Amino acid sequence: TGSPDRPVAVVTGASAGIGEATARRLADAGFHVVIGARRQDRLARLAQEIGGTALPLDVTDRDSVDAFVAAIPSARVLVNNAGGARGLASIVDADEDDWRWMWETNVLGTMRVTKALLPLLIASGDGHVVTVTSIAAIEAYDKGSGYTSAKHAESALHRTLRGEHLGDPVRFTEVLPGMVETEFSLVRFDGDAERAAGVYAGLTPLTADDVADTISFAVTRPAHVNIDSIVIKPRAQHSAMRAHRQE
Ligand code: 8X3
Repeated sequence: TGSPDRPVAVVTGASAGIGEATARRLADAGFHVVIGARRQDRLARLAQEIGGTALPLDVTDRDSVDAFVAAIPSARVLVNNAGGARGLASIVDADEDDWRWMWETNVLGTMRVTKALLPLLIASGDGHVVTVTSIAAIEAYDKGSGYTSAKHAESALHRTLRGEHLGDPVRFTEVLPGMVETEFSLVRFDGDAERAAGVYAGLTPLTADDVADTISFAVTRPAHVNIDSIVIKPRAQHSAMRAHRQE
């Protein structure tokens, strides 16, 4: 893994959506990109296209994270993108397994990968951790509590690292996207394509590349510049529960 002449950027959840688009952007920016995800076929194709390295990664699995990190000899950038939502239900009706999955992926998964890679990032002399949370990290919306609480927690752990590593050569950027058309809603609604499409109906959502462009911007600033957080939403979106839709 890795390339002697290019710095390494690691992207989790890179088989599709924001992760895939970020891998492409960072490869264009001159990084050797190490991409991790569960879906190996898609990952291998992407790695070949961008001249990167595909590695299996399930952030919810301790052994998988250990094997992933053991295969990476050096890293300058980590993009914590793996995560997602399952279900949209009130607390009274919520499914505990959905909650467990959301906390395992977004919170504990991000914590595991970040902990394991931080020594390499710091050793690079200019490490950078980008964590993709969500506007759900700063809003609490009806029927979203499993996800909003996980994203609030993920955001808190990310911001805590910013303080704990003050003085170390490592930067911390949180990116908080609103509505982005990816597989996000398909996963949230358990494969219900019609319901997922309804989320983006009547407006122009962000694309995965819009968010990847922003991540690439943060990562390509000079070493003394820390972009702490960026909230990015479609023009037509005010907040998680309020958007302007055309008929
Ligand atoms: C996705 C945005 O508004 O569905 O992270 O929580 S939202």
